Amino acid sequence: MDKSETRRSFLRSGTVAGLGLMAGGASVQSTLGADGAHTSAASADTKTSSPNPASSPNPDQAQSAEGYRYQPGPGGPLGSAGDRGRLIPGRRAPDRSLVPVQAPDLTKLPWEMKNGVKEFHLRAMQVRREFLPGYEMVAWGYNGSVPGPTIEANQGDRVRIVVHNDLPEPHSVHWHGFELPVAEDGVPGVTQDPIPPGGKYVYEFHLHQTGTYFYHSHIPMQESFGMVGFFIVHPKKAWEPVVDRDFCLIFQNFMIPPNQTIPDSMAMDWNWHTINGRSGPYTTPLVCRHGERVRIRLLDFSPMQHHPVHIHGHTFWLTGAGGGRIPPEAWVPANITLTAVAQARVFEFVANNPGDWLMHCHMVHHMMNHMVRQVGPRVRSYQDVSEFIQSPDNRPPVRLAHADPGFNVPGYPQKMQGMEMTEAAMEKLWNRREVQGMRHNWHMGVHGLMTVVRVLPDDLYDRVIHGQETIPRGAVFDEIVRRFSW
Ligand SMILES: [Cu+2]
Repeated sequence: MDKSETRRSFLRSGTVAGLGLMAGGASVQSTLGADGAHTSAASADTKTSSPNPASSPNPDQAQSAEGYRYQPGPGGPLGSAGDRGRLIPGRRAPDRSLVPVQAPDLTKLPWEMKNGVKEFHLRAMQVRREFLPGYEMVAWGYNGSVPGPTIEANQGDRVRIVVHNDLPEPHSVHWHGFELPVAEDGVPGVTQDPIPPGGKYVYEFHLHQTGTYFYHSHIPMQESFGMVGFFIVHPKKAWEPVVDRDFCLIFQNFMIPPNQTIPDSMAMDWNWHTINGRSGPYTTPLVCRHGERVRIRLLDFSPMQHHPVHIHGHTFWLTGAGGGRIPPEAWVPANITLTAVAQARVFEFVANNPGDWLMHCHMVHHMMNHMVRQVGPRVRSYQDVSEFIQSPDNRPPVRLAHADPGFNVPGYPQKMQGMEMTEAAMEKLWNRREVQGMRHNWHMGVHGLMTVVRVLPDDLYDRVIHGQETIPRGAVFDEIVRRFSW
């Protein structure tokens, strides 16, 4: 059966499957048994009914804003409210409109209300951080984390941030983008004396702005060692249209030579890439429900590298920059946005296309990780290196004559080598709820500045996020392919 034939029969059978789901959550049986390609374990316990269309997506039906929520399509005429989901609100009830931000793999900085002031304690310190399973790096951050924990506050708050310096050298914290009294700006020399090792400094200011801001050391070498964190200020009333999810991601680069754990903060090139302090595939996926409106806030805090961040399968609207919200008339539709050093970029989209979608920096050098220039004998895959492993003195010469005809092609080999993972590493990758049911080798395609946005119908979302069971690898993906192909 060719692909188009498979799809035609799927569309016919999809109606049956959809009815089965509507009729009270009975098991959805794939009627594609003939070729068996789309049968899936996930279909066996579809327990909750879902407002989502269970089948037969058709872009022609997404001409309207209503149709757009659950399937890709135009959403309405150019410039209309529904146009590519521009003003389609989230699924959450309007009275629950403010949604806290979610920074995967990072914590939030706790606070205590003291005489009407939100008081935070930020501790500058050396941090050990597992960038990838088995790769524990040493960098500098705050409160045991690199990047530091997220500060979340509201417009109109007065905040007091007590910065404790546990570093062996002077420090100060700058509140990036805030319009505040000059003595609170955190620039050593210019606005304050640096905080000595073991010392502390109290910053206090009023928040009248809203948007995506951040804090960072204002000593460049400390910045390149990782010292940054988000500082999000919510408006008093949620921006419209309201979102259901509000994710925050910090992109960073480090140069950490092979067999080292300490970044070279003077390097001009980078081989370790992190999002919220983890390298793909250890970056935790952003999981959303089908039909939700999703906001993603990006911050590039790499020393010198810019990141064109691209999302697959969706078109987003660029709704915010470092200075806050952009008026809807000026939003830009795109699927990639260049985020320069110390810039924030915010975009929103309707998650109307179920599946596991890659989101990543598009610079090829940032789509790999812990790269080395390998000039040893292992490049020649046919060469026996057992002697070399026993004694480095027996290093075999690189023979220029070779048997592999591939070597007649200039540039060969270019594929990534040496990314094999240990059992323990694989366990760490798979033991997260957020990756349950993804394809068995999804991690082969997720490296460096890459993560995955998972758009799941309600029943699959609940099973992945709220379930207790280990979902068979590929089961959720296969089920989505079965239900949502056109
Ligand atoms: Cu990049």
